[in-house]
Amino acid sequence: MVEYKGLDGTEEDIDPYFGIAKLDEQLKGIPEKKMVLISASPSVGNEVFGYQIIHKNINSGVKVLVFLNRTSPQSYLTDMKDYDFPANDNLFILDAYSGITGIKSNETDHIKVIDNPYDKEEVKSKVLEALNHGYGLIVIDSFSLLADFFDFSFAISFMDEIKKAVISNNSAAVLLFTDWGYEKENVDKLLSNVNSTIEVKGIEKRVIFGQYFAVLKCDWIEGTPALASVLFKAIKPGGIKVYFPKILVTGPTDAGKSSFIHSASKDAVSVDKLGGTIALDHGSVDFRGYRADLFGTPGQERFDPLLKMLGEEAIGVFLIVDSTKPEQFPRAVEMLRKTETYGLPVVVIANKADLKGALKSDEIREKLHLDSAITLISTVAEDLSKVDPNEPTKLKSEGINEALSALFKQLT
Ligand SMILES: Nc1nc2c(ncn2[C@@H]2O[C@H](COP(=O)(O)OP(=O)(O)OP(=O)(O)O)[C@@H](O)[C@H]2O)c(=O)[nH]1
Ligand SMILES: [Mg+2]
Repeated sequence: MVEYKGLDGTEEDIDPYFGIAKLDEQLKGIPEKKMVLISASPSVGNEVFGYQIIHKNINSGVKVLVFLNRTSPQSYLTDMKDYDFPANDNLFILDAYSGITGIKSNETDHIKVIDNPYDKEEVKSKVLEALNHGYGLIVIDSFSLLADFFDFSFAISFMDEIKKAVISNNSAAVLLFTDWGYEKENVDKLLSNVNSTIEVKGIEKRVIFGQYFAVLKCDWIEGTPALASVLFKAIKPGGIKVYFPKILVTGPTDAGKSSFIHSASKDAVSVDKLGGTIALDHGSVDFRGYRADLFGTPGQERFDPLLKMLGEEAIGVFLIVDSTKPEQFPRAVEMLRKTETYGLPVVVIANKADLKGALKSDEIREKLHLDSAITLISTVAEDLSKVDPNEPTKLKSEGINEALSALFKQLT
């Protein structure tokens, strides 16, 4: 069972969830009787939001009905699986697609087919009838296609009926919508009809180099501050992750930068020579619904010209020091200065706390002249007997998680 966890790792009991970091933290899931619109611009896909919400809920025991009119159940399920979201018995599909293509679709206990998807009345009655079967959540994929297929006013009136059914059945609904440039009046009507709107957009500069979501409205969290743009990545497998494109990891020679990056990520690469990093380290971290790219600097002074370059566009910093080497602390502060990352959130990691002579946190804070607002986390090797003087070592996950959680909290 997949449990939703906040950044600090505590499980929260809210159903249904989005299963998406940041959204669940801010909106506390999707309460009963509520309707959420996921509104995407044409340049970005919104289907993965649907997959992820479905996945999260069918795994926590919520019965989910998905209305499909832009793809076949088979390819929908295959695509979900590619994101590592396999279906289970809690997922039910209403297929309004196969009838358009003329491809025969086999009905099963979990897939019902709308024979003539061109027939408004059949579509409507099949959906409304299905809604009375105790689903906790219904996903409409896609609402814009319904509007294209029939017309916008039909889609709106249909939505009103879905809303009534959702309210009387104590379920919740998610509508996936792509704004293909419909009349403003229609879109406004749609937006005013739903309880929450999440906008999904691309950052476009000739090519799309990033995607973000933002909460435009939400009527169940009092005075919801509209959630500012949150950068995300849709990762296969894994789904929607809130994304931090660049976090810098710096600190003196041998402090444990490479060890930290390798321990925090599954796919780290280092450009090392005789155990020391000579160009950079890179690793992608997946942590509690977040994805971050870590960039590690070398520690030796001869590489200092690289520090500024590596610091560019970073949004947060891990400064790593060796707890047994206070003589290196001035160097640590100097490196931080050379990365020119002033004002960014910093978490200090006091590594090698397992070694004899390691200073206590308080002493380290004092010697580094750390502001009390800056978090300091101790980390240790997982297995002291396995520490190789020429290789990064694996650090205990406890410290790693604490450090990631502390920095990510400051970044969101
Ligand atoms: N005992 C102990 N050894 C550690 C710990 N972390 C790292 N080491 C060892 O310390 C040495 C340096 O670690 P690295 O992770 O390569 O350090 P670095 O900061 O990347 O070093 P440079 O790239 O040369 O600047 C390696 O031999 C590691 O195995 C720790 O927490 N405890
Ligand atoms: Mg290194």
